[in-house]
Amino acid sequence: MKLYWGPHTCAIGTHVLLEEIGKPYEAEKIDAAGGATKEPWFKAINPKSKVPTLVLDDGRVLTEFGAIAIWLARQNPELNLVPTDADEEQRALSLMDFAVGTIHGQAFGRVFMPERFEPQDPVHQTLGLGQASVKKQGRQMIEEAFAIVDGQVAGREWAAGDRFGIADAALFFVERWAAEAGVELPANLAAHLERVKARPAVRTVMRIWGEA
Ligand SMILES: N[C@@H](CCC(=O)N[C@@H](CS)C(=O)NCC(=O)O)C(=O)O
Repeated sequence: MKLYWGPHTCAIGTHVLLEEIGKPYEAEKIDAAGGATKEPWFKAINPKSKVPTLVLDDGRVLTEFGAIAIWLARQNPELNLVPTDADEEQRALSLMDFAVGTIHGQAFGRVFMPERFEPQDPVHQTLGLGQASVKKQGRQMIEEAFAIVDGQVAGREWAAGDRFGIADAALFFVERWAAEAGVELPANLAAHLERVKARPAVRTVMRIWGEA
């Protein structure tokens, strides 16, 4: 299988899961920020123009962080990447969905790509007010969301269950964006980020990404 990834993207969470699983895979770096996902060759693979994109050996294409993570977990049940206990599974999926849909999609999206959320009315457009207020709103949303999740991970080593799993991979990619967005990570999330970064699989991925 082959993972398409781009620097600074959420695809690092998928890359970490592949490395944790430890089976053979390829990883191809593309210039996602520079528009590579919009190029015809990539759109032919994933018309959504997004990484992570995981192409299986039989040609099937998997998209969406959460869906890919659950698929990888089901292929490797012995790793318990999704907890087997129903309450812990619910916790893992809830945390992952919040990280992917709200913290990434809504909050960081406003900070990193304000133009996609900018009010389109002429006053904002002419005075250039839109993007600054969108970014400010994004930072507030990140802070509020991090405060909620910080309370949820208090006293736990991993986000759900008793070992590293898909929710940790999702939290990892939003936690590591905090500094870039100028947001301070609350204490429990900062400690969680350090625990994740200390894992051998994560260190390997960070070396591949040129960050270690
Ligand atoms: N809902 C998607 C979001 C993926 C996503 O937003 N990926 C970003 C990088 S973090 C991307 O590929 N952006 C390129 C673009 O929008 O042009 C998922 O969870 O996989």
